[in-house]
Amino acid sequence: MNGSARDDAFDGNLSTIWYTKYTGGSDPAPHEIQINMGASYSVSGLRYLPRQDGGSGAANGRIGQHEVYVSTDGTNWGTAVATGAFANDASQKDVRFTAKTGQYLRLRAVSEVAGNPWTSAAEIYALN
Ligand SMILES: [Ca+2]
Repeated sequence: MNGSARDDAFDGNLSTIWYTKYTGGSDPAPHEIQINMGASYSVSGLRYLPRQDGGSGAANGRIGQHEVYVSTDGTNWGTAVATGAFANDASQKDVRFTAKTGQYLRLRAVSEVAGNPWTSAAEIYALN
């Protein structure tokens, strides 16, 4: 696998998962996923929903250390609007930050909770 379609993180379906490459080698962290919101909005948060499936691999790719960026053009990102570490569980994670206007939102997964070179997400949303 070379990782799934990024749309899997934006389809409103918790059972479809975006994930980075995990067989035949993997891509080292950090990993980044970008949301094009289609128009300019004032954004003040990002919601990350880890994969919700059960089983032995359910925690694989769960994001730990992360950074969030907002951009008007998808090219110039400036400094992170938020940085932190998500808890190692499957609950919904909301990151709140001072509102910034832009069309593009980027979640940068600096590390996985267990230090594996994978990132996964069931859904990622922009919050206003
Ligand atoms: Ca999904």
